Amino acid sequence: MQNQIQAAARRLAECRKLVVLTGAGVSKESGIPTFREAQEGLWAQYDPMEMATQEGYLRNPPLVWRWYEYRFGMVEAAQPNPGHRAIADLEQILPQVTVVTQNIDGLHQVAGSTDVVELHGSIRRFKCLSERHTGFTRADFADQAEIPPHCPRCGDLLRPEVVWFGENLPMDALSRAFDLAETCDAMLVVGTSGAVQPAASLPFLARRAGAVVIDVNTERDEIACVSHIFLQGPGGEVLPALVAVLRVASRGDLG
Ligand code: BJW
Repeated sequence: MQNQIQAAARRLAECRKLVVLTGAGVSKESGIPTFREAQEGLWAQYDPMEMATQEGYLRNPPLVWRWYEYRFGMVEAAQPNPGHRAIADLEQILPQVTVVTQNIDGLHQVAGSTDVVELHGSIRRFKCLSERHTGFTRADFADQAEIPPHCPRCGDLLRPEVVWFGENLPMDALSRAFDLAETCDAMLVVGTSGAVQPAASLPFLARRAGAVVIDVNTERDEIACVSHIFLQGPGGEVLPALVAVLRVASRGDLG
């Protein structure tokens, strides 16, 4: 493993434009569950078609709203882990680092990453069903007792500003992510199963465009097949080790 970390660090040391693509696995060590892991993943307990589609929400708005309240409680209580912090530290070493995340928890920003593209939205923001009014925070409906609350501007039902199945990703975030994938020198992929499109296509695009792809995951998932280097282990352990070696490599001391 140490050899692979050194190989990855050597490749990253030459990199001028790095994209870090993250998924639920990067937040697992902060106590936030992943989706597809057997037994402990959210989808082992909850039906994604009921909890993460607009149709499911309309069938039972209080149920879905309460599920997001429960998950928001976990996010509020969570702290960035050493993996998030190592990713933020990359900005001190490399000239350009952008985090493209599928996560809705905001932990990269809390850890100090300054350029974060949120592909699947944020659990901290809300919009009305018609999407005419967006960007609400909890303070905007704190005076409403009803569950779910209604849009303060049009009275429509509110919903979390996250991307459910069958919905388009935010245009700005998606076009930036595609552009970055096609122009980066390296993509560091952390903690995603690569099961959900279009995010899962980004490492393939990056590799086709000539970037080195490095995958950090506890399991050999879809992305491992496209990666040049696979670093197996938890992000909270692998990433600090990688960043420590990269600091040395970027000074040219690694040979
Ligand atoms: C660790 C670790 C540790 C554990 N350290 N690693 C093309 C082909 C087929 C289908 C489609 C297609 N294009 C679109 C689709 C449909 C659909 C899709 O992809 N379906 C597939 C499931 C088949 N995609 C969409 O609907 C998307 N919209 C879209 O494409 O619009 C255009 C369109 C519309 C209509 C028709 C066609 C096109 C939207 C996708 C929205 C996904 N939303 C969710 C919920 C967000 C809100 C919420 O959180 O509540 O996003 S689903 C869920 O999956 C969440 C995640 O962001 C996403 C990805 O999951 P992720 O992050 O990879 O987590 P896991 O659990 O899968 O993996 C965790 C990994 O971590 C594992 O590998 C572990 O081993 C690892 N790990 N501990 C490092 N410590």
